[in-house]
Parts: sequence; C-alpha cells; structure tokens
Amino acid sequence: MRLYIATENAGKLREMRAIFGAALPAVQLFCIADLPEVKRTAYKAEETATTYAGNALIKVKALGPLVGADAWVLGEDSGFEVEALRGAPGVYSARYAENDAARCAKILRALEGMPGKERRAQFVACVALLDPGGNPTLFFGRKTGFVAPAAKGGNGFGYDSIFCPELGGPTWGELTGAEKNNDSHRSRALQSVMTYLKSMEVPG
Ligand code: ITT
Repeated sequence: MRLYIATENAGKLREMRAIFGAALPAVQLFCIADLPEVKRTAYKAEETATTYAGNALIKVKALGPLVGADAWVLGEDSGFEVEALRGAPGVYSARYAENDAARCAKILRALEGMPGKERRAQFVACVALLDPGGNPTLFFGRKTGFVAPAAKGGNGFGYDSIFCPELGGPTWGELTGAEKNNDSHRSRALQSVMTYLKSMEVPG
C-alpha cells in the first residue's frame, strides 16, 4: 500500500519513518516532498481547529486530493501539556514562541523554582488516517513525565530537551531516536494505526 505523510515537521517525519519502517515493511511511505512541485506547493494546512483531532483532520483533508486515488494519507497533530500551566502550550505548542529553544526557555522560566514532583507534563498525539475513499479514522497516544530543571541533550526536536519520562532521569534530548521511539506518544498512536492496517489486510 502507498501511504503519504502530511507533515512539514522533519523531526516528526523521521520518527514516523523509523516506527513504520521497522514494523510494516510492506507499506511504501511518501511525504510532501515526494509530490510534483505543483502539488507540493498546493499543500496548505491552516491549523485553525482548537483540538488535536480537528487539526489532524485538516492536515489529511488538505493532502488527500493531492495524492493518487489508491493512496492512504496520515496526518498528526501533537502537543506538550504542562500541568502547572493548565495544559499549555497544548494544541498551540508549535506556536508558543518563535523557535524550539525559545519555546523550551519560556516553559523553564514559567516553572522556575518549582520542585520536580510538581513539574508534571505530557506529550499528546492524535493521528488521522484517511483511506483512499476519503474516510478518516483517529488514533491517540500520550506519554506522561516531567519538565526537567534545565534543557539537556541535542537529540530530537521541539520540547525533547526539557522532557523527562522519569523524574530525575535523562531527557528525550539525551536519548537516541530509537530509545525515544520505543515508547513515545507518537509511537503509541502509530502502534494502533499499524494494528488497524494489519486488521484491514490492505494488500502490500
Ligand atoms: P505539521 O503540522 O506539519 O505536522 P508541526 O510542527 O506544526 O508540523 P504540530 O502542529 O502538531 O506540528 O505541532 C506540534 C508541536 O508540538 C511540535 O512543533 C513540537 O513543538 C511539539 N512536539 C510534538 N511532538 C513532539 C515530540 O515528540 N518531541 C518534542 N516536541 C514535540
């Protein structure tokens, strides 16, 4: 089967390829960059929804008409939720400040002096899968943990350098991609997608 991934985030794409590639070798993965230029530039997904599901659906519905009639489309909306900030930045995670470093610094500043146990946070991912007939199905994954006392590690992307799954343990920025993918919000949601695809017995 042919599956297009509707993301412009290189970090997400890398992780999705690694997770799918290992478990479902029969799935041929494509991304927006694989489209002819006229279609590539036509892809516009304005994230105007106030929920992860709403934005994930906007992404797959924007890409669906640009891929072949036999192709499936997968899009994902995700976010980082800090309990002490009443769930912020959440669905607005990509727009919380101008770049990844500034976004992490803003959270660390807001939590300055707060003891470790009170720094609870989670990543949430909602994946929308569009079948070739245009019917969407939604899948969710989340991973709980803590905001680190300071940013650590240069691996991954986004908020990885300030997220510790275990209190006092390494941040995702300090783990390898394979270690993070072993148990992340994204890999949890994608495991459900892969179980679903296997159950559909979609021909390779
Ligand atoms: P696309 O919409 O093109 O997929 P995006 O980066 O805009 O790319 P989102 O709107 O879903 O994606 O924003 C999610 C943001 O949440 C992302 O930009 C990161 O800042 C953060 N995020 C999500 N998953 C993450 C992860 O695994 N590690 C670190 N940060 C993550």
